[in-house]
Amino acid sequence: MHRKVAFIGSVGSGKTTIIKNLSTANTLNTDVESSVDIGKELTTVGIDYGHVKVDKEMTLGLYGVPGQRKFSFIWDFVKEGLWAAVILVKNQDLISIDELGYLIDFFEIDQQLPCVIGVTHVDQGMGNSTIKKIKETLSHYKLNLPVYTIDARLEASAQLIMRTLIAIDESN
Ligand SMILES: Nc1nc2c(ncn2[C@@H]2O[C@H](COP(=O)(O)OP(=O)(O)O)[C@@H](O)[C@H]2O)c(=O)[nH]1
Ligand SMILES: [Mg+2]
Repeated sequence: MHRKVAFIGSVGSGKTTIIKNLSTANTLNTDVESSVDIGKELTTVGIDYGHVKVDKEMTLGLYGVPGQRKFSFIWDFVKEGLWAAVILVKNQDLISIDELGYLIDFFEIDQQLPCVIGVTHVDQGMGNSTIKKIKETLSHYKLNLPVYTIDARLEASAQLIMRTLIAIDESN
């Protein structure tokens, strides 16, 4: 069985990093130079793709979806037939935190869809206020989703996210 997992979140939240980290095959990454200055030389304007074999029966297709809304046409493709979603929020980044509601709406996140929120860059500053704001947004949407503080560069973090999605799926 091949299943589709979306990694969504604003620029710099760690999508490309976590997909590379999880993927057992070479990842396809479409970072190209951005025409607008968003404070980072390279930004994702396409999608990341990675692939992971969980066991004999299950493989996962990992899709990293750009946070910049002008590329949201790509989101339609990723949304189709989605098995699970990972929302990455960059710690203390107001744009990233604000985007959460928009992403929940667009991807129609509900309790049926395995979904985990990962707060990244917590090694660079306290995560408390970011987590508080995320919890407020979730309660507004009456959603009860796991919120983890992670480091997208660490294998342990990537595995935690993946194992949680599988566990939620098995308990649904
Ligand atoms: N310190 C720190 N750096 C991170 C973390 N997650 C990602 N990064 C770095 O942040 C930068 C942006 O990550 P990237 O995966 O390109 O973000 P994307 O725009 O969502 O694809 C890269 O240099 C990553 O190595 C984290 O949790 N802590
Ligand atoms: Mg990227």
